[in-house]
Amino acid sequence: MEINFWDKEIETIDKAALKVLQLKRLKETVSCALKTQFYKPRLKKAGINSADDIKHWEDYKKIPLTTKDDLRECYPNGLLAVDMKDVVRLHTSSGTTGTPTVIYHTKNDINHWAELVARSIVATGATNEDVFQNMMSYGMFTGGLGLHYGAEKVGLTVIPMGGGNTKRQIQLMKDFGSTILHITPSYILHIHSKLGESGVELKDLRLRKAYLGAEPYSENTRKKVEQLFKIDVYNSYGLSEMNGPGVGFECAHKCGMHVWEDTYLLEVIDPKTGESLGEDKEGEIVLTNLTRRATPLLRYRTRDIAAIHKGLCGCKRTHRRISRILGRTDDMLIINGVNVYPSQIEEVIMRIPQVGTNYQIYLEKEGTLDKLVVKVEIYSKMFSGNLAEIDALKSRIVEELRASIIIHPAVELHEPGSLPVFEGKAKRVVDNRVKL
Ligand code: DLL
Repeated sequence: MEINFWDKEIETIDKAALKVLQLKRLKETVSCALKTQFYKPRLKKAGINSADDIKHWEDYKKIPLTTKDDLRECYPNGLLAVDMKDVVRLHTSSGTTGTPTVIYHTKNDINHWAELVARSIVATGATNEDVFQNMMSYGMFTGGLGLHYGAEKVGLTVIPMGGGNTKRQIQLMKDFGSTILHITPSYILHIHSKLGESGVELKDLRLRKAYLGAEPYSENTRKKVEQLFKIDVYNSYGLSEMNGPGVGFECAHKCGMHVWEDTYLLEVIDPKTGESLGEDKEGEIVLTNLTRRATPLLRYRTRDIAAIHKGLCGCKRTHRRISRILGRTDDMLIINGVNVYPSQIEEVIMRIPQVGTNYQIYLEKEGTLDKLVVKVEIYSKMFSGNLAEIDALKSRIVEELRASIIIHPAVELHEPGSLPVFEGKAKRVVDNRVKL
């Protein structure tokens, strides 16, 4: 396997040199954080009055954790560390679930972000011969702009289409021979289901790769997309608080996402106790952005659950890898007392060959008990078969789900195209149990 690098020196930096660089950058970041309304009193209270109070790695643990609620409290400028004239861009969250959050960027911040994206996509084998169709939304959502500048830096031909308008997306894929898509897992499955009616066949396309992220998906969904399109799928992780995409990305080996540790200090903690966990242990990812100057963020609790992989990747990059995101501390469902992550349900249904490209999870109250209903689209040819086959398929899905999540679900089988479609992040769970 050919291994390509964008910045070989930093991507293969030895562990000791990486530690030195991280500590230097951590001090710079603390110094910058002390300029913000939010961190100044917080850090002082923790005994950190200047960057010199961070002398060794042990001092790092003195820095308190930062949460999403802290970020909300800081809106709009409690975390701004530079003069507004040095800010070239800001991204806010939608605020649909409360006060919005905002992240500011200087010109260097944006440039460094693009460098990280350039490293990431080159690690998958992207070159200036690729045609990159960016189907992530542009605008406040960081998916579109986030990959855009890195892709241009590497010299790919970028089609800045953004999300939605499936017919046109397919047409562009064909007309310009797109080789790489950047897209959510739910949307790429939808695109596949629409190829037929657009009169476009796989042989008309030059697709080689897709970067999938922005929402959780299972290994079985990756396999499904790879088989349906005959392409390689790479997992891409990021969050707007840490710029956006480009935090963690799979290389050509596709065995976990390298987190760019010269920029993101990576920890996994026990979400209940806050205690740091070792490698290979599932917990909440905590990140510190070591290079962003406009909005420093120290020990940020992402609420994403994953584990740090042990050992070195075959690509020789020294930056550690994290597993697929297994769920979020806040998307865990408690169904009749049993903890279930939506990703566990997806993992099961996507390994069943007759299952199509869309599903939804419904939760209802039945008396005092919770009822789990899993609605699944299956391929239309199933509906022309006999009833017994459909019944057998339904029982198989119920049984396999029960074996995996312990709960006995109700399963509904639906025709293709009958469940809601999402062009951006999918809303897979509809929880009707609590009516306010
Ligand atoms: O979703 C940034 C992004 C855009 C990442 C495009 C990858 C590709 P936010 O809207 O702030 O930013 O949402 C961040 O999405 O905390 C995770 O819960 C989830 N997420 C992102 N990537 C993945 C992934 C963007 N590969 C939140 N797998 C994060 C699972 C993901 N969940």
